Amino acid sequence: MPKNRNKAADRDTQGKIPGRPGAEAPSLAEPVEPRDPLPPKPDQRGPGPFTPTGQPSGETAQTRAQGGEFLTTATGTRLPDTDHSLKAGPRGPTLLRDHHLREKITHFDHERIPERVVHARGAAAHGIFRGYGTAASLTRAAFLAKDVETPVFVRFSTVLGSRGSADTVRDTRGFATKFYTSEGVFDLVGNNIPVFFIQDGIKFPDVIHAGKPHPDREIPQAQSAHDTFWDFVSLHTEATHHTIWNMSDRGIPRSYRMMEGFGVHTFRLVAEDGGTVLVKFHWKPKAGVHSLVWEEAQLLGGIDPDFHRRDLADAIEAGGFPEWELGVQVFPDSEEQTYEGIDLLDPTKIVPEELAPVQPIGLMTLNANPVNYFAETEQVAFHVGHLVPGIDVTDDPLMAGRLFSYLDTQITRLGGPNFDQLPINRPHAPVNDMLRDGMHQSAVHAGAAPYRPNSLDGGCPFHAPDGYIEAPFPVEAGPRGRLAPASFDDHFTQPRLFWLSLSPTEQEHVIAAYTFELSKVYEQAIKERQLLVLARIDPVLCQEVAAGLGLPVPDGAPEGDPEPSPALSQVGESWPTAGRVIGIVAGDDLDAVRTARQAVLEGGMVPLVIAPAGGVLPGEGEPVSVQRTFAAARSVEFDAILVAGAPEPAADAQGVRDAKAGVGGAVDPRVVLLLGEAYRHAKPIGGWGDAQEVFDAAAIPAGAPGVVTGDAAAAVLEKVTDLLARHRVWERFPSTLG
Ligand code: HDD
Repeated sequence: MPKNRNKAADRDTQGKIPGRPGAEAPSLAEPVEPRDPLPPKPDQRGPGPFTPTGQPSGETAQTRAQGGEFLTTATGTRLPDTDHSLKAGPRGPTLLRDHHLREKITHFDHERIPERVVHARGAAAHGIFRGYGTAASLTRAAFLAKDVETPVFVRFSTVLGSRGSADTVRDTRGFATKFYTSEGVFDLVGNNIPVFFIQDGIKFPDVIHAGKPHPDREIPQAQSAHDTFWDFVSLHTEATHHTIWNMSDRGIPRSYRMMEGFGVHTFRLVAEDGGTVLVKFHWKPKAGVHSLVWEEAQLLGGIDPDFHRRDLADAIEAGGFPEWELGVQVFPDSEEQTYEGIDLLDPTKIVPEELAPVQPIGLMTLNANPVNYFAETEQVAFHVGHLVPGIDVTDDPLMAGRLFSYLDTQITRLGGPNFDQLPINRPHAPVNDMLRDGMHQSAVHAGAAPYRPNSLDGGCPFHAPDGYIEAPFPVEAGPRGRLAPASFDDHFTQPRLFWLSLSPTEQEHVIAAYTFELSKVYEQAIKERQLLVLARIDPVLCQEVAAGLGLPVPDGAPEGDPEPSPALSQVGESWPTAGRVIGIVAGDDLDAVRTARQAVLEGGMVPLVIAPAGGVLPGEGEPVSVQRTFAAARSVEFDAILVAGAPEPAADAQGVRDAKAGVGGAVDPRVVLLLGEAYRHAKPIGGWGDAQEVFDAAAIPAGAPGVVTGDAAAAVLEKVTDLLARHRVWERFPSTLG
C-alpha cells in the first residue's frame, strides 16, 4: 500500500476517463499542487450560487475553516510533518511532549456527538423558497408574499434507525425545512405521513421506546417488525392510523424527491388585520409520489444502504433540482376547531383533500448539496417553536410536547445552549437577544447591559412593535386533569378511510407488510391482538393477514363508514418523468446506445450506461463512458431499462467463470438477473436489435405488459417514457382483491 495515497488521488484516477485526450496518467504519488475547487464529476454540473448556509455572499464558514495552503495546528502554527510522532530515536520511545500528536488524537477522540434520539439518519440540501403571494390575505408572514425568495435548508430522515442504518427500511420519513426568512427562522418540522402515532406529547417516549431496538440485545435495527413495536401499537390503538400508512407503500419511498411532506398539526395563520384561519401544511413533490416495492427496499438495504442519500445528492449535482409546492388546506378558526366533524387538534386525523383542497402558496427548489455533512446536516437544529409573525401553533397536545422537546434535545446533542450560533442554524435576520455566555459561545457581545429596561446601553434592544404576537385565541377553561376530548376516542374510521382509498394492488402491499411484520413477532398474544385491531379496520385485511400468519380470524367489525379519498392512492396518475434513472444495457448496437443516451438526457432523465467492463464504449463519435459494469449493476437503481441489442460477454473473472460453466446461456447471468428483477418489480423495459434474446434468457413472456420492442431506439424510448409516467406497469401486479 503506498504510504501517501489519498482521496484526491483516488478521485483523480476515477474521475478521468483513461485513454481520453487530456487525461493524466494515473499516479501513486501524492499531488503537491493545491487544487481548488475539486473538479465536478463527469456529466455533472457544479453547485449553485449559494454558500453553505444559503447566505448570499461574504466570508463563509468553509473559508473560515480552511485558509492557507499549508498544514497547521489548530492555533495556526505551520507543520512540516504529520506522519510521524515525535520520538527519541527512530525506534522510540514516543515523547509525551509531542503537542501535535496529542492535539490530533484528542480532537479525533471527540469527533462524534450524540446522534439524534430519533431521526438520526438523514440527508439534506439547500434551496430557495419562492412565495406565490396566494397566502398574503391569510398571513402577514413576509416570506409568503408574492415573489419573495427565502433560502431554505431541508433535512430528510428515517425515524427509528441509527446514523449508520439503511435508507430504504420501512419507516416514516422526516421532512424538516428551515426557512431563513427576513423576520427570523421558521422551521416546518414535518413527516411524509400526515398523521402521528400518538395524540399527546407525553406518549412520545413510549412509542419510541417501543419502536427502537430491544433494550437487551439491541436488535432489530431500524425496523418496526418486532415484538415491542407491535405490542405497543396493538394496545395503544390511536396508533392504528399512522401504522397502516407505514405498512402501505408510503413506508418505503422511491426517493426523498418523490415524497409528500406534511406539517401534521393544524397551525393558525394570522393576517395583517389580525384575522385568523386554521391550516394544515402540505408539500407536493413535482416529481410525483412514488414508492419502492418491498423486495427492492430489502435488496437496496444490502446493495446500496445509502440509496436515498445518493439519489438526492446526485440529482442536485446533476442539475436536476427537486421541487415541491407548499400548499395549505384552510379551515375557519371556529371555536370548536373542527372541520366537517373532524377534530383539527387531533394529530391522528387528516382532512381529506376532497373536503378541503390543498391550495398552493409557494415553490421550493433544492439546488445545492451541503459542503460538509457534519457542519450542516448533523448540526442543523430544528424546532417547532421557531415561528415567524403570521404563523402560530394551536392547542394540539402533541404540539405542546414538541414545543418543549426540540430545544431541550439540542442542549444535549449540540453541547450547550448556543447551537443557534452554528453557521447552519444562524438566522439571516439581525439578532439581538440578550442571551449571554454558556458553552461554546462564539459571539463577542458588546455593551454593558444585557437586560431590560436599561439606560446604560441607551435602552437597546428595544421592544419591536411589529414583532411576534401569539394570536389572542380564547382558551377553553375547565377542571384541571389529565384529559382528552371524546373525539380523540375514534381510532378506526380514518384507518378504514385510508384502506378504502387504496387501489387493490396497494391493498395487497399493505396485507403483505402486516403479514411480514407480524411474522417476525415471537409472542402469539401480540399477533392475535393486532388481528383484533385489523378486524376493526376491514374484514378482508384481517382475513388475509390472519391466513398469512396461520391464525384464526377473530370476531370484530369495521368501525365508521368513511368516504374514500382518491387523493390518498399513488396509483393511477401520470407524473413528469424528469429526473428518473434509465439503465441502458450496451449491446451490439453501440450507435443506438449513443442515440438512446442522448434522448434520455434531452428528456431530462438520467442515463446510466451498463456494459461488460468499465471505461469508454468503443467506436466512432463522441465517447460514451460506462457508469455501471455488469458486476456493479442491479435493477433496483433504475426506474426503467433499455437493452441495445445483445451485449458482449463480460471479460471479468465472474463473466469468464460463468461462460466456462455455461451459466446463463449466451447472455451474462447478471444481465439476466437485472432484467428479471426489473420485470418482477413492474418496471418499464424496452429493447431493439437482438434485445429479444436477452428478454428470452430472462424468461420475460412475449407481449408482456410494459415490455416495448422496436427497430429504433428513439421510438422505444418514447413508449417507455409514457409508461414511466405512471411509475410502474401496475398490470404486472395482478390483484386478487380488485
Ligand atoms: Fe419529532 C426530531 C418530526 C413528534 C421530539 N421530529 C424530529 C425530526 C422530524 C420530526 C422530521 C428530525 C429533525 C431533523 O432532521 O433534525 N416529530 C416529527 C413529527 C411529529 C413529531 C412530524 C408529530 C407530528 N417529536 C415529536 C414529539 C416529540 C418529538 C411528540 C416529543 C415530545 N423530534 C423530537 C426530538 C427530535 C425530533 C427528540 C430528535 C432530534 C431533534 O428533535 O432535533 O426533539
